[in-house]
Amino acid sequence: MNMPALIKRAVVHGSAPAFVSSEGTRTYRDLMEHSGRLAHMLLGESMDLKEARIGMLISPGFQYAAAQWGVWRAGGVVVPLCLSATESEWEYALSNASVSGVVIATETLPGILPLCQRLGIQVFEMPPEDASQREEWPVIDANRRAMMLYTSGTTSKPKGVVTTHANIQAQIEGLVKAWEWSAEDRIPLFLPLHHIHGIINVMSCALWSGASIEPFTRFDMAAILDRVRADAYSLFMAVPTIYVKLIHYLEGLQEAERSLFTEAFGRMRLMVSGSAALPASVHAQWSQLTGQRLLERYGMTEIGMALSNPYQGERRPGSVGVPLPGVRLRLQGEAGDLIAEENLPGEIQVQGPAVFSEYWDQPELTKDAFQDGWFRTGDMAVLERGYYRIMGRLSVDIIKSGGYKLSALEIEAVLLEHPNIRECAVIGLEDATWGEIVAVAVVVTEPTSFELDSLQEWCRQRLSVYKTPRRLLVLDALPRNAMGKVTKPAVSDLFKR
Ligand code: MCA
Ligand code: AMP
Repeated sequence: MNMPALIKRAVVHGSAPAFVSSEGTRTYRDLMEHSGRLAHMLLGESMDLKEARIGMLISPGFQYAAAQWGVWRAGGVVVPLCLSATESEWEYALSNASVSGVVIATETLPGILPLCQRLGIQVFEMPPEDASQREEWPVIDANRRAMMLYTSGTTSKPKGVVTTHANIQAQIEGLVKAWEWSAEDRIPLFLPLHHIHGIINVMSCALWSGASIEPFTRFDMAAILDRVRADAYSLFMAVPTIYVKLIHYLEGLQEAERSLFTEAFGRMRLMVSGSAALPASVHAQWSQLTGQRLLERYGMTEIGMALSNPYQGERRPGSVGVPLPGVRLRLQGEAGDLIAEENLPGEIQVQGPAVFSEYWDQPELTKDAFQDGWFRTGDMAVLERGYYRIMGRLSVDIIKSGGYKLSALEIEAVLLEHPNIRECAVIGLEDATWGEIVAVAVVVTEPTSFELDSLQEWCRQRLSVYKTPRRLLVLDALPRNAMGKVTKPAVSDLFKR
């Protein structure tokens, strides 16, 4: 049986519960059976999908994992789609990846069916329990492509980050070791499954370890807190925005009720924050409320997790700790010099088996992303008393909002299609809940009234909710430097006035 390492392990975990929800318990054996049936259906007469790209539009849960494994066992590459994306965002990903089929769940079918029909893409639903299986399976070498995730960056359109089975295995193994995952662990899964925080850090690490997952279709605070209070979880992983929202909610409760939740959080063995900077003040508030010292870590779609505060040892607020097992990391100064001392800032560059193989169909961008075999993250950091601290990003065009990475350029390109926008500049404004919020300064073509509400309404058809502008300034002209280039720091200043 030459299958991806993650799936091989399912055989060992057998009848252990993999997914637990109000709809029942699904075991590792169920995952093998369901994924096998889907793989058989996807393969049809073929012996191997040979890295055909297969889209997935399924909520977090058993069906998602079974579909992912089914595509892998058939030799395909999974392209998970964002559940809340607009049709044009789906169309971009499906076309860019040349997706040949999409696996959907019954509830997501109506949203995407017309698009798939228009693009001539086959749609698959998970096969019924009595569907047939097959005996012979393709051989899945670890170096074959496994997954493609769309990430926003310094290009206006998102790039498809391709990882192999070996990359994924390395990403999982580093975390399982560092955070001491075990089959006893129980974790809620409420993060979206088109990014690695949910896919790798939560779902795949749990399945690798034989742990059990309780899925939620979204961050449903009331339902999750109910289960926290019942001591349902040993582990919890979330973005900083979620901790901020939890703090607001818990602080609004009467002491007696609050302590039922805070004490339960305090009993978990580990709570992790990542995907965006966790303010030291939030770290302190969470510790005061629950007694838990959040473990902050740093990662990126292209490299998996790279830095982490230790599981055992000091978890320092405002720092992201030290390289995870298997990660080689260096800092490069502005002048191209390698930084050998503490307290000097530089760009984080990373090497190791977890680093992605390519941006899909973008050999030039892939080449530019590496320097002498080191992946250039575009994030600045400094080493202080043995721990790395993230200082910010090299590009002002990258915004992190609610843990999502957004490209200012992508949003600008869409906004410029608005009939009344002549020019615009999108920036990220600091925000206590979301980390950053999207703000846009526009110059209009017609001096009629131009309101944020109607702009948001217009955006709803074109951009995911988290890319929608939250602040608007209408200007006579955008601030520019002597070369005529828009200066985004000056745009930020205008918002702060
Ligand atoms: C939604 N709203 C926002 C934003 N998003 N407002 C400002 N900025 C935003 N970004 C508004 C909506 O319009 C709505 O307003 C209200 O907030 C509630 O929206 P909803 O979507 O229901 O919010 P939520 O369900 O509470 O979602 C918040 C969330 C979600 C749970 C934090 O954004 C989330 O799941 N983020 C995680 C993303 C993630 O997994 N990133 C990892 C990427 P109204 O009420 O007025 O309608 S991987 C990565 O980054 C690397 C590898 C790493 O290191 O992990
Ligand atoms: P993504 O492209 O969605 O994978 O986002 C990766 C980016 O998130 C990184 O390049 C960082 O800019 C940011 N990031 C992730 N974790 C942290 C963290 N703990 N502190 C600050 N920034 C982070």
